[in-house]
Amino acid sequence: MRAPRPFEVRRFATLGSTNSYLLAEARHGAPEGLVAVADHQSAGRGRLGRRWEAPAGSSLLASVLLRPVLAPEQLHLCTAAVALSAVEACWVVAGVEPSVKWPNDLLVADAKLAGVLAEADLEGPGTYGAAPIVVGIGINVAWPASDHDLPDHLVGSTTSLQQQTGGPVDREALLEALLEGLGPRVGALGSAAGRAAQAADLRRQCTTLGAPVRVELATGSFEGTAVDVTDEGHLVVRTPAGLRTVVAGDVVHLHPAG
Ligand code: BT5
Repeated sequence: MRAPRPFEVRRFATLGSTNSYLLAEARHGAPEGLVAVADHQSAGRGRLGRRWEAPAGSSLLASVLLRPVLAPEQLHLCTAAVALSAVEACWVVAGVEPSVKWPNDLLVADAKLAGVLAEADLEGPGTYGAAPIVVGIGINVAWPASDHDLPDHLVGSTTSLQQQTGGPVDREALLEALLEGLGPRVGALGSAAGRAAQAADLRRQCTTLGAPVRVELATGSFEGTAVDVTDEGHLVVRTPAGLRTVVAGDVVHLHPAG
């Protein structure tokens, strides 16, 4: 197993996006383990050009630079490593145990507590295998305090640690716990046994498994039942036409009628 690198944390009052900052640093050769944390992002990003909303000081907004020796089809395990470390941190620090909605959400019941955005720069400096991957996470800590705080499009689908616990949660302690869990998880990505263990953790925590789902791909959508997560972290969906493995896509949990 590869020894996890110690993390170097850089803190900012405001950044455009912690992911964008680290991608730029990576292009200049920054090492694995560099972490960027911002109180506020002026251009926080979700996947596919979507926005990540977080009032200043309300959330843990952090990204980590990884340079894992992984094949491209295994890269989803980097998202899983951060998501699972965040689940553990929420549990240890706030007593809240989110589930993971494949591919990148942390949910409490059906409400989104956190989102993960992984971006690889496969043409970045370094030979293949050391190519940079930046994995960012936004965890709602003090916002929303209640649904009144939310813009219309997030009402009913968004929650925070404070809303769950009814009291303040320390962002610094959350970051510390997240990085403590992430070190060994990044180290484990270097071996087949470590990757299998991580996939097993993801299966255990993944609320998508067993759910009727609609999978939305760039090329169209299909429905089925999510039945497995592969050792690469991909979602396996049973459809009337047989099993389909989803490497990347949006998943909507369909609730059975009634
Ligand atoms: C995500 O995208 O969930 C990934 C979010 C990653 C954010 C972190 S913050 C640190 C780092 N730096 C960045 O610039 N980004 C990362 P996606 O699955 O595409 O979900 C985005 C959707 O979630 C939006 O379109 C909204 O509907 C919803 N959303 C936006 N802000 C939210 C929030 N604070 N809580 C819950 N849902 C939110």
